[in-house]
Amino acid sequence: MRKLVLMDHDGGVDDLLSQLLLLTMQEIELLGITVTPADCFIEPALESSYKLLQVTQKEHIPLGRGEYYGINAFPSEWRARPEVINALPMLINLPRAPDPYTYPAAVDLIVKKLMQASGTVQILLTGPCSNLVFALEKQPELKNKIAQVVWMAGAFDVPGNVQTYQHNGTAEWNAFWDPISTQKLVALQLPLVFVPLDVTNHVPVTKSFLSRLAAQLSYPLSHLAGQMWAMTIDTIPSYHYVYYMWDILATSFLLIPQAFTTKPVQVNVSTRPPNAGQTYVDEHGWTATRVTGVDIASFYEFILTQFKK
Ligand code: AGV
Ligand code: CA
Repeated sequence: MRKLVLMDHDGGVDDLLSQLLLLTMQEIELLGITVTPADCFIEPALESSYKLLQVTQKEHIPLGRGEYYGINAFPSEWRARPEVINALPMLINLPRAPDPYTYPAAVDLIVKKLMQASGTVQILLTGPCSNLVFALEKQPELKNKIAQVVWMAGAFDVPGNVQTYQHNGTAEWNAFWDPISTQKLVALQLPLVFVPLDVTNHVPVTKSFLSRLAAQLSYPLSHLAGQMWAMTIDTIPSYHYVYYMWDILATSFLLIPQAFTTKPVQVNVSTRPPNAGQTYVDEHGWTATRVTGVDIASFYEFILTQFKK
């Protein structure tokens, strides 16, 4: 039987690329995709998600609309990127996407899909974790239907990437958007795997990778992915503007876990300034797993191979 997977993403360029990557994986059955309005505005992001289902002929996969808005908003210039994606040449002329308000609420879709699942489900989170936490607050017994949660979030032994008022820079954005839910998720004591900045810092989107991808642009998905990644190449050489394969790395963990190293961690979460959303090692904290390393060459190779499908 194929692995059952639910994905919740938040509409960033790498979230949408992660969705596309997931759609290339024949080894999994994707039960549904929910979108959190964090690193995106919800309407154009749902349109992007639907367009990616169209290009892979998987419109039957249900989408859910996140209705909860977190405590700490993402910068608007990041959130607006799906508008550009929807205008890319391979996406702009596809048959019209449904009205985003006809989709079920994300929390309801997660509850329904977990309830109906014939076995346990792996959950991939590439944005904040609020929708999953609310779903489990609504139906606590569904915890038993979860095989594993893989979450791109957190920063343990490296600085965070939040740079804003009332913050000391120790948190990663997905954990910071809704620090209360972050703490609740950890406290639920599910089999939770963090893919934190400690490891994603090693996989920037480089021009040499994009050049390899461009060399295979006769494959439509490689062409599309190359266009999407090109949007992330900013010219301002500060940490704030380097784009990483954050969510792509977490997504790859589902299919090539053997390329990763992990270790257990006792983790705690701050919910208040000046370090709201900080995930830190604490011997009195909750138990989770953290990804500590990846075989970088086989990771890049894996992505290039998947986008030939
Ligand atoms: O903190 C990483 C998370 C990932 O899920 N997101 C981007 C990825 O989707 C937030 C983020 C941090 N820096 C960013 C981000 C940037 N420069 N642009 C857009 N989003
Ligand atoms: Ca994301």
